[in-house]
Amino acid sequence: MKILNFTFCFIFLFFASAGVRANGLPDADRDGVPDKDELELYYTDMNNPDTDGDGYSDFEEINRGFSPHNPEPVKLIDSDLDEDGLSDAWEIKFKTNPNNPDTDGDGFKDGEEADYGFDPARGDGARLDVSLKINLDAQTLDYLLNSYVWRSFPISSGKASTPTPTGEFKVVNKIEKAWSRTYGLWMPYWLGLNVSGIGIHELPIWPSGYREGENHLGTPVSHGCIRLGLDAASYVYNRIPVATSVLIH
Ligand SMILES: [Ca+2]
Ligand SMILES: [Ca+2]
Ligand SMILES: [Ca+2]
Ligand SMILES: [Ca+2]
Repeated sequence: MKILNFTFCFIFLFFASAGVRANGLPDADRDGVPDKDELELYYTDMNNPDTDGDGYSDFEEINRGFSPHNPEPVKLIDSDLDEDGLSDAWEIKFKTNPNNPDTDGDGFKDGEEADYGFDPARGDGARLDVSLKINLDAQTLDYLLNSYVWRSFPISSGKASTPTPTGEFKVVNKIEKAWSRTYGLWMPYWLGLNVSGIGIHELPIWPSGYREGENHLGTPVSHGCIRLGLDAASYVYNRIPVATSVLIH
């Protein structure tokens, strides 16, 4: 009997120690996803290798881009379990809980916070790393959160004779309805950059009321500024504070 007990203990210890996997980190259910990541990143059951019981392990699902929380074959990017405006794929990027619409409990939904550049995992008003990236070849402006592209908009940058400068800049001022003395037109939702006279703004309006057409977007026709469409310009203006980095390439 004593020998049997000893054997049992030995087997138990063997399997307990075999629980240490996943690149040497503790992995209680031995599914290849470390306990720490199950608790803090994927919010899966660290004691169940198949959290949603669909026959595919958490490891397998996460690595193939599927939700380990949904027994249906739904991709992480198409799943928003807690309906907070942040897909399960983005919840992983921001380390928020895909089953809790307000991870930090500050009264604002995860998706709403992220959209305005606030860290949805931290309730102390902490900001995400917000920046803009402008691609002159593609004629796009990307709004980045922690270096991930959150939103992308078509632009119209400077034409060949008045090209938009490239390099790393910063937003230095914001004017809701800026007036260009040089060209005699309004430039709504102006975000000025630290390079002479260059800014990001809405499609300009002439004093006559004529508005440059949306059909300019995607084509470089400006005097050097970066023009955005009607909804895009106010969206970006309302989310970008002074001192935000702007990379133009
Ligand atoms: Ca695990
Ligand atoms: Ca599963
Ligand atoms: Ca969500
Ligand atoms: Ca929140």
